[in-house]
Amino acid sequence: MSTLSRRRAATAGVVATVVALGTAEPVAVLTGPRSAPLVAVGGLVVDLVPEPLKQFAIDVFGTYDKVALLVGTALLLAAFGALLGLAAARRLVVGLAGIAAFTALGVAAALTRAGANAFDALPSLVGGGLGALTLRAFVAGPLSPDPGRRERAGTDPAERGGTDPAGGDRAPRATQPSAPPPAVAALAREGESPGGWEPVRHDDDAESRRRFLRGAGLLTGAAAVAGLGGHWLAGRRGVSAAREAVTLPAPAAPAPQVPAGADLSLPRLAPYVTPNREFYRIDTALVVPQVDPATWRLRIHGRVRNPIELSFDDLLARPMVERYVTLACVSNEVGGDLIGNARWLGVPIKELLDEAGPEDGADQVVGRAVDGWTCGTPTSVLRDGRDALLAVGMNGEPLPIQHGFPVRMVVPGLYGYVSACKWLTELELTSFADFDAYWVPRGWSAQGPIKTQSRIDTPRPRSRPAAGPVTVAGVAWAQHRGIRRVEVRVDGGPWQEATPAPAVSADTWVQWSWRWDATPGEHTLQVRATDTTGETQTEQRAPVAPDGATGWHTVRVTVG
Ligand SMILES: Nc1nc2c(c(=O)[nH]1)N[C@H]1C(S)=C(S)[C@@H](COP(=O)(O)O)O[C@H]1N2
Ligand SMILES: [Mo]
Repeated sequence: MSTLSRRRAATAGVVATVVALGTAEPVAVLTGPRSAPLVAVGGLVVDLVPEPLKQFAIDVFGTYDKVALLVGTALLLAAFGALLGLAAARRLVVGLAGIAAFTALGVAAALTRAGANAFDALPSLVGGGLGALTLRAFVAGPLSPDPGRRERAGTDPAERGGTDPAGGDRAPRATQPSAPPPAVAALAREGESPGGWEPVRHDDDAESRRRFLRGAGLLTGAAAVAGLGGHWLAGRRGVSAAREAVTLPAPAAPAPQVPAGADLSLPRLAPYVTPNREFYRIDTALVVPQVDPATWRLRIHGRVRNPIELSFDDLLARPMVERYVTLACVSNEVGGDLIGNARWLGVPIKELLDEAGPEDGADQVVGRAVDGWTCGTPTSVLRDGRDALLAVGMNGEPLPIQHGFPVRMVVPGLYGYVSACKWLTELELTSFADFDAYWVPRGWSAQGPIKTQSRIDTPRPRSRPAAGPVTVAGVAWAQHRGIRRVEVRVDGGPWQEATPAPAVSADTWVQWSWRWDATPGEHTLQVRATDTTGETQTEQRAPVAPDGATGWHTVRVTVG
């Protein structure tokens, strides 16, 4: 009894998808934004897509990669919805079964996320149910081109035909109450596709067309409003107020003064201290985890003699240390900006580990976030005396929510993926042999010491400085070892010593500058740094995976 044209069938499937995804959002206001099917399935995609594809997405979309992923997932689901609409027009049960399968996917995605509970199934179930009703309304209900006919067919069991186990959603053609006149039948046959699509006279009927468009338009509009409104509301139910209510304690050990001259304050040169708003953000979280400090607990457990559990107030009551530490991402390309320097306030991790008493052989501390993300840090690094912190403050404020509120790890000298767990809830003592943290099975090294690197910030690539004296400047970093020397060369000529600015400690980057007497024409500028162990950056280009990029940052300019 297919009475839908293919175009209408596909449209109905898309509308059903929009209804399903849209109506799930207001439900997720109650159950949390990560339980919404789009975000839950998107999160699953983040965890499952192969690494090169993810890197490609980050390269192409940059920090918009998450928006791109959500939009892409929605478009993909809508495409599947169109197929389900086509299937439903032939056999409603097939379309409904498809919606059930996608509902199950949404439920599975929501329930398998870290910290999920049974209620997280609700948004997908509600959305899936309403999506199914929508599809049914178009194919066999009030919005179908011939709603009356179905009722007629339905009232007489004899007319329903016995061939369809699903109960007559597709009555055999022969039993249709009114056979089309021969001319129409011929026309219809002509329009038949190899797939056996039944053409539809009713579609051309202006009344049916109006009803279809009105139904599709209204449902899409209502679902879009529900979806965007729900998404917005869910976002507002965050912890900003709780964050603003936090009063940070004064540090028992304040950060050293930033030495005069550490910041050269040049245009386009990254400032020595990165403002929170400009600080790079990298994580796998599609919606920023909202962790209430009132219920937050940190468990230090696993292979320890004395497991510890701390509340946020317990943590704030401990003596606080304040330190400048430069954080860097292993995915930072040569010349990239996934690096930033901040003043962190927190509790030394070493003290907490000493109290917990790691067992011999527990050589890895796994930091675990509320969203299930993990990083693995060598126990020895956390106990060797460096300023590894459980940070609660960043540049004088409570941690921004995006940067891990209420508590994150900060470890000088290690890339973020092995050390800088945001939204931290657990430190588990284990061994590297026994546990692989999040990025390790995805092809990244279990050990992630930061490689010595340097960057030219000014002049910009392809810029056109005037001939004469030009200040070449940038940053260089070798956290926890410190920078000994920065050198610049022009057009492959001899290396010339640049002047590193003073820094607070070996745990931060340094700015550097060099005066260039620029002559007209095209020129290539390169920089390399040497750390205090005497090791100079290699020219050898290495990709970011598995353990950080190498190579010299190279900038081409045209002096005019
Ligand atoms: N919970 C959680 N913490 C995380 C990550 C993550 O995906 N989830 N990413 C890590 C990575 S790869 C980096 S580089 C740093 C970045 O910290 P930022 O976003 O505050 O700059 O956070 C780390 N902590
Ligand atoms: Mo990272």
